[in-house]
Amino acid sequence: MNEAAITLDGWYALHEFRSMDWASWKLVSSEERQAAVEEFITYLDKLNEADVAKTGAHAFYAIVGQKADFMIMTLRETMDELQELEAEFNKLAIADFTIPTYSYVSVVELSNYLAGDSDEDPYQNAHVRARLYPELPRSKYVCFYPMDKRRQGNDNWYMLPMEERKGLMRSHGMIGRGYAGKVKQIITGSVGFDDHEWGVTLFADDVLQFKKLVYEMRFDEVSARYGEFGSFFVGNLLDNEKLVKFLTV
Ligand code: 76R
Repeated sequence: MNEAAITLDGWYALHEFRSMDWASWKLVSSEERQAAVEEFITYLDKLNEADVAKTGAHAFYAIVGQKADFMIMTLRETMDELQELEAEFNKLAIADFTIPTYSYVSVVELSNYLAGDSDEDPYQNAHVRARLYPELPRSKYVCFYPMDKRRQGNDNWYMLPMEERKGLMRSHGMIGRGYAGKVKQIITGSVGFDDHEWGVTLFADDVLQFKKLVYEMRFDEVSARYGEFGSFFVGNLLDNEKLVKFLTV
C-alpha cells in the first residue's frame, strides 16, 4: 500500500542568496550608485505590493557570515512568477554588483500526519489557507536551512509505516508548539524541485530562539534519528533605511 503522506501545497517559494561585489560597487560614481539603490528600492516596493494585496509575500534580510550578504525570499501563486521576479532582479543595475551564492526552490507544504478526519475541503479552510498562503512577518531575524529525512539502513523514514510516522510527528509538533509566539516556521517541500527534501524558514525577534528550537529538536527522534541538514543561513531584517546604510560605501 502506498503510505505517502498527503501534502497540501500552497505558494511556490524562492530563496535567493547573493553576495555584494564591493570592489566593483566602490568604483561606480556616487550618482550611479544612488540611482541603482533607488531602482532596487522600487523593485522591493513592488514586491511589497503583492504582500499587501495578499497575492504573494516576500522577506528581505542581510545574511551574517560569508555564505551571502543578503537573501530575498519570494512566495507566489506560480513557479512562473518566481522566475519572472528573478529575471527582473537580474536586470536591475544593482544585480551587476552581486554574486549569486545559493538559491532554493520549493513550495509551502502542510502534511496530513496530524490532520483530523473531516470531509471538508482543506483548501477552503481559513486556518489551512493562512498557512498555505502565509504572510511573512517583519521579524528582526530569519533562519533558513534545507533538510532531508534519512534513508539509510535501519534508519529509513520512508520505510516506516504511516502510524509510526504519525506518532513521531506528533512528538515533533509538541516541541514546536513550545515555541508558539516566539518562532514562526514555514516548511516548504522541495522533492523534485531542489537538492534537499524541505526548506525550513524560521522567523523570530530573538535570534537565540533559533538555536534553542533547533537544539531541542535534535533530541527528538524525528530529528535525532532521521534529520539530515544542509547549510544554515541566519540574517537580520533589512528595511529601506538599513538597506541604504548597507549599500553606502
Ligand atoms: O500540522 C502542523 O504543521 C503541525 C505539526 C507539524 C508538522 C506536520 C510541525 C510542527 N512540523 C511538521 C512537519 Mn515542523 N519543523 C521542522 C524543523 O531542525 C530540525 O530538527 C527540523 C526543522 C523545525 C525547526 C520545525 C519547527 N516539520 C515538518 C516537516 C515535514 C515532515 C514530513 O512531511 O515528513 C519538516 C521537515 C519539519 C521540520 N514544526 C512544527 C516546527 C514548529 C515550531 C512546529 C509547531 C508549529 C505550531 O504548532 O504552530
